[in-house]
Amino acid sequence: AGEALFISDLHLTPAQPTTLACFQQFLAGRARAARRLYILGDLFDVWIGDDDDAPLHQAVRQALHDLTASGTECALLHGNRDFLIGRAFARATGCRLLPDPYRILLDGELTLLLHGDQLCTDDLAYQRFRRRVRNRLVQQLFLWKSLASRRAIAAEYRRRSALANAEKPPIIMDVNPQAVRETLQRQRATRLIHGHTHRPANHTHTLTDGSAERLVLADWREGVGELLSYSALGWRREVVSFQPSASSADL
Ligand code: OKV
Ligand code: MN
Repeated sequence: AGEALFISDLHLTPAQPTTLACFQQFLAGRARAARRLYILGDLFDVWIGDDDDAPLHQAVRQALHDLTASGTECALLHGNRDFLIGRAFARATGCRLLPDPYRILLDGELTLLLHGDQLCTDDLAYQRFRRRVRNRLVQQLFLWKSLASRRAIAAEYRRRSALANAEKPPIIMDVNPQAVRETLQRQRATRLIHGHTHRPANHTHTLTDGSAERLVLADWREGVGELLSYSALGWRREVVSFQPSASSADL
């Protein structure tokens, strides 16, 4: 039924133009060979509302729109950073916003797609932040503010978060294995695909009956990314890297 691609954690930001260029090249090239592209959260490093018309956002909107117009379906999950992506963005790009977690049947197995931050249950400070900002009313109040005040509030959150994370032992920022097993069992899934931790690997988890596999996606940085593909050939991980084209600027 056609190839499916999975990517996550591009953390697109104006501070990393090569990663944006890499993503644009990927959407205009490799992604078009696939039936469907799944983006499992944190496409953007910051998202303060669909009405933000920064050049980066316009460029991504356009590139995703061109992909879906070419016939590749694109499905998007919220990450811990871009959880405010809304229906206006989905409409403009032709992407489908999926609930997190989302269950698909792949290869005869129930496969759970999620961003991954909800599995990091040992990071209590983060889970508190998550409960606050995932509240509908809190989000409404935030979105009612001007873009300028939202930018200022977001900058303050990021400043404080960077300070807090510098103090956290790396292990609490990984998934909790018990949370993984509970999520798989509750959803009756035998496969889990997620990002967020930036620790790409394939894991096997033992459940009360049988076992499940957990495929962790890599983050993208400095013009290099990674994708996971599922096709008739099976599962593959592929490097995605930005290829600068020869241009007059190089002569
Ligand atoms: C996203 C994270 C900053 C982590 C704030 C309500 C509230 C939304 C927001 C502000 C921050 C997103 C939207 C951003 C994620 C950080 C720092 C840490 C760990 C409110 C709704 F509460 F102020 F009313 N935010 N931004 N962090 O800059 O993109 O995920 S953000
Ligand atoms: Mn994340």
